[in-house]
Amino acid sequence: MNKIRMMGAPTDVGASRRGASMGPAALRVAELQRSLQQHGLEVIDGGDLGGPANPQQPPVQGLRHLEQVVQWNQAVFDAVSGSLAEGEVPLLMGGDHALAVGSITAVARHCRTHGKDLRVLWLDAHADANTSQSTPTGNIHGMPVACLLGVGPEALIRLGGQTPAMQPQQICQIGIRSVDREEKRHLRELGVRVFDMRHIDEYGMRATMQEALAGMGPETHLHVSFDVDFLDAALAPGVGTAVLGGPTYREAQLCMEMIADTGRLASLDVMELNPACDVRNQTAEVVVDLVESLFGKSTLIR
Ligand code: Z70
Ligand code: MN
Ligand code: MN
Ligand code: MN
Repeated sequence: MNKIRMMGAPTDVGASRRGASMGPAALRVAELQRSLQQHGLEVIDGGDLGGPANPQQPPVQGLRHLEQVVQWNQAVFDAVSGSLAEGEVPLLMGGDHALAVGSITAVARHCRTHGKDLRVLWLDAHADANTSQSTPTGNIHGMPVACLLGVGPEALIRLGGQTPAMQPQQICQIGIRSVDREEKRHLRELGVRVFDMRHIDEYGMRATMQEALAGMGPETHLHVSFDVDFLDAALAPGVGTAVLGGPTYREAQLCMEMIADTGRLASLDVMELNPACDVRNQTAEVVVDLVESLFGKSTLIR
């Protein structure tokens, strides 16, 4: 594994609830860096990116804080691009999930210029495929998947110069259980593969991940966008919108271990961790455990 570079994006401008801006600090308190280093990984903490404050304004034409979301995403795009150019594995610590637009746009452009085959795993309770027309809230963290597939405000869909940043066949969603009515139609129209909780209940996490990870090769760059609300609400209360019925600790561990086994993980987002909703930083500690597995902790004992 190449050198991992942690970078914090302490903002909640794309979210409804405040507090995801403290996500990077909570991951540092839970000793993310040392936990990974313990397994022989080279990890540096590049500190936090900067951006505008949260103005707490209402939506304008279906979009809340568009200008601030664009500025943060530009900072994330630049930082992730720079890290990839150095041959590192960027680990973005959110921050709300709207910032996955900047992160994944940078990864997609890197893949295009380096002849890599991009695959994105989107671990989330939500589909994040709304548009300014369909959103019930105006919160842009409910829109990054649509933006990455070319549907959204110009400033967000063209961060990397080219739109769409990626193709629907390149993304696969896991753990989905809270989707708005129109969002469902978008997902179908866009052609995104969705392994929702119903699929995980019926076939199990193992079969689900085998299907989701199929067809990867030596040229695959695997990006994981991990929204912490993917996890069951009982396990991970420290998120802005905890949703019941998500993966248990064991299911989430297996999910991460199977990703690690591919050996293709090359970039990661850890998003929506909200210490203001947490109990004694337990969610951050669970996330650190899971990220250790994602980077291959369990392979050491097999
Ligand atoms: C709803 C919306 C959302 C969190 C994404 C929720 C979106 N679909 N919430 N991540 N935590 O407002 O678009
Ligand atoms: Mn999300
Ligand atoms: Mn979510
Ligand atoms: Mn540990």
